[in-house]
Amino acid sequence: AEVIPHWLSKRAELAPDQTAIELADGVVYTFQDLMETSQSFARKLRSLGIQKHTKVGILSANQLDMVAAIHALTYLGAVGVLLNTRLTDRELNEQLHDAGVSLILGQERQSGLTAETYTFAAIWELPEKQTDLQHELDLDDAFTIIYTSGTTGTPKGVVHTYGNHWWSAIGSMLNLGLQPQDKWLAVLPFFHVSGLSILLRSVIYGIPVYLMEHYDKQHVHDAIMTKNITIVSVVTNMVRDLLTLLGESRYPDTLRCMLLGGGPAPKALLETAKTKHMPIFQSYGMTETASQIVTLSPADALEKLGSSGKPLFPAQLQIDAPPQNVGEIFVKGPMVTKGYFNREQASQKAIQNGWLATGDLGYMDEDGFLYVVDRRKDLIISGGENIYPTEIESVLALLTGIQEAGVIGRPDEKWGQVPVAFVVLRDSSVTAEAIEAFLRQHLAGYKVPQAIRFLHELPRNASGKLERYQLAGYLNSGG
Ligand code: S0N
Ligand code: AMP
Ligand code: MG
Ligand code: MG
Ligand code: MG
Repeated sequence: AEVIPHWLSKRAELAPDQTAIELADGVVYTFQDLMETSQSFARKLRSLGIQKHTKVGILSANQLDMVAAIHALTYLGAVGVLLNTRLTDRELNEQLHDAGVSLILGQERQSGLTAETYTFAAIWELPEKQTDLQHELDLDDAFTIIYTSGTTGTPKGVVHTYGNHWWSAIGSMLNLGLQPQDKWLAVLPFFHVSGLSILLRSVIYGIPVYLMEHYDKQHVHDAIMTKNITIVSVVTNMVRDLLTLLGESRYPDTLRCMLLGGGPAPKALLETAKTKHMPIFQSYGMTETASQIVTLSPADALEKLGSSGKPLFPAQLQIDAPPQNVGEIFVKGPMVTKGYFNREQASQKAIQNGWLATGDLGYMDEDGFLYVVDRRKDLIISGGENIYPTEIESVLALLTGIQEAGVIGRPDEKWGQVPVAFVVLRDSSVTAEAIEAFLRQHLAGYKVPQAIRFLHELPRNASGKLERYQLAGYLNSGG
């Protein structure tokens, strides 16, 4: 197998005094600092018995300790299971159980969780254990697992190898280029590959990350205005927020790229951004591709507005249809996952001869530019978070007063889309408020339907299958 020097040690060797992490309060960590901190953290983790291949949960907002924890895992060869902080205990426990996680690092909950949690502060209290740390990375070794769901709504863990992340970072750079002054603003969560990939690019390229713990649109805006940010990764609703704050002014020319991904972007929004000189790079990617795999450059943006661009250098793209017709999007490349954790069958179904069947629909124009026209069946994307109707429907089915339920997405000014539930009651005394309260206990806030509508029956086809698209007809009828 292909082996490279440990990437953080290598970076610290090449550029020890270069800034690795810049915090909003002005504190700066160099690559030497980051390496030493991460190695120390690794030795402390070793004293808990963490070995090569141990699955370690990480549950945290973006913060320096989380960065150290992620790099510490690489020194031990442990696998990080990155957990979405918005999820409820029930949702997290599904993932912990599936991945076989018995230890979580990060935020403590009044819980509920089936794995033991150590806060970062608790780890720092531990003694360092004298131990061999990895000084090389095997590109075929698993490094991270991030959960995402197929059309069934059952979460599956996408396994990323070091090689997947390495090639993703290289592919991004071969498109965006690398400049000595580059500084990447990280406000997207590190528990998504959108945020995580920024950390790894930083180490591989030797550029600083400007780290933000929480999304606050004014803080993001101010940072872009005053902190010499050159690249920022964003989702669609952030572009909308920033346009509002920008008003009649414009961002400094040092901002050379706003990498936009995670879901569709309305053409009107992209046009407005264009008139405001926002250097938007629209992209297409997913957890399975370890971030963007198709990206549009601003050079093409005017002519190809609405396109997600061309596949990055080490990637290929195919549409399962005649030229210029809409079909399923297939992608292949060294950044594409080799499969889902412990899901042999699902993995073989999704990935054949290296080609990943994305479930998304799109077409390529005569110049080879990708246009994504529809996404994985029934998938709702709200503010860059995925929501599967079946997951909400199955929680609704737990309520005895509900006979059946169907969930669809409704267009939303702020989030792009939000879920709406259609419910057939068995017990007519059940209220929308009671249903919502129940859902909140079981589902992350962004998954809780913004409206609950009552129907006498749900539209079904001859074989009894729910026809969600027919529910859309009820959206504006007030029914
Ligand atoms: C947009 C974000 C930041 C909003 O969160 P915010 O404002 O911090 O919310 P809170 O203050 O915590 O909560 C306030 C209320 O808002 C609700 N809420 C929060 N988020 C959402 C949401 N997404 N939809 C609907 N509601 C939401 C809360 O629930 C709360 O309400 P109550 O109290 O009623 O519960 C946040 O959502 C966010 O971080 N979104 C982005 C997530 C993301 O990164 N997605 C991308 C995933 N995709 C990938 O990783 C692959 C693609 C990729 O790599 C990529 C993507 C983008 C850019 C670049 C790349 C790349 O290729 O590098
Ligand atoms: P996730 O794995 O959570 O990042 O979700 C990835 C999904 O987001 C993809 O499978 C698409 O359905 C959707 N998506 C990503 N990029 C785009 C895009 N440029 N246009 C439309 N949908 C997108
Ligand atoms: Mg996902
Ligand atoms: Mg907030
Ligand atoms: Mg969210």
